[in-house]
Amino acid sequence: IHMENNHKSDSRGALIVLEGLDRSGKTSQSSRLLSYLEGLSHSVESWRFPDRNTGVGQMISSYLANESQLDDHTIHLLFSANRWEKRSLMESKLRSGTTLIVDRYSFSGVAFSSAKGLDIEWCKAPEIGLLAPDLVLYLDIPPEKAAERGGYGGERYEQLEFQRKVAHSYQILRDASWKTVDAGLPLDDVEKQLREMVLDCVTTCQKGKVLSK
Ligand code: DGP
Ligand code: NA
Ligand code: NA
Repeated sequence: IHMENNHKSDSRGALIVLEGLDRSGKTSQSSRLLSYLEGLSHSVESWRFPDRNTGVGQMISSYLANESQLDDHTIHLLFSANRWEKRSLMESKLRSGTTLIVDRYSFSGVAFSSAKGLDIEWCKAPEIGLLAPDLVLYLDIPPEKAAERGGYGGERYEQLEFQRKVAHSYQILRDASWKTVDAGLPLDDVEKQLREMVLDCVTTCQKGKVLSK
């Protein structure tokens, strides 16, 4: 996805994105990474998409809960709009030196909608112009294993057959810049690997270096 690398400044926060299937452990690892970086006295926040607190986010939430029906293209654009409505705040946080650990981002948008059969290039288009992550961490887990983890919560996409398709879409989207971690390992082991990757990225951004894409 072509995204803007325009949050460069002398010392800035890092935009770190966690991606993966439902139940891959993103949310647990986000909060662990938050505590870790806070413990090192970094300025850091944990964000997630969809952000269900906005008006758009509430529409998304009711769609996910199967309380409303929307055309596949329409919901795709709402998820994207939900990222766009946070863009300027995201940019100002990064510029002011705050690192953001983000649980899902544009890649989820493309992976989930293209898994429904929507054209992948069409899916990418509304993401163009959002801020490019400095680091994408992919929590890799077989769909079958994710499904076994305490069961799914019952939201719209939490079904094994669909998650298999999402996994396939992620394979197509993934490029050499992503860092993949085996999310089937115990939480502590996953965290240990992620800590190293994240600290490296945060340090590089602090020095004002521009990361290669
Ligand atoms: P979560 O709050 O991380 O459990 O995400 C809710 C569900 O929505 C989850 O199944 C993943 C899916 N999802 C997240 N972002 C997007 C998006 O941009 N587009 C679509 N179609 N689905 C998304
Ligand atoms: Na979920
Ligand atoms: Na999650």
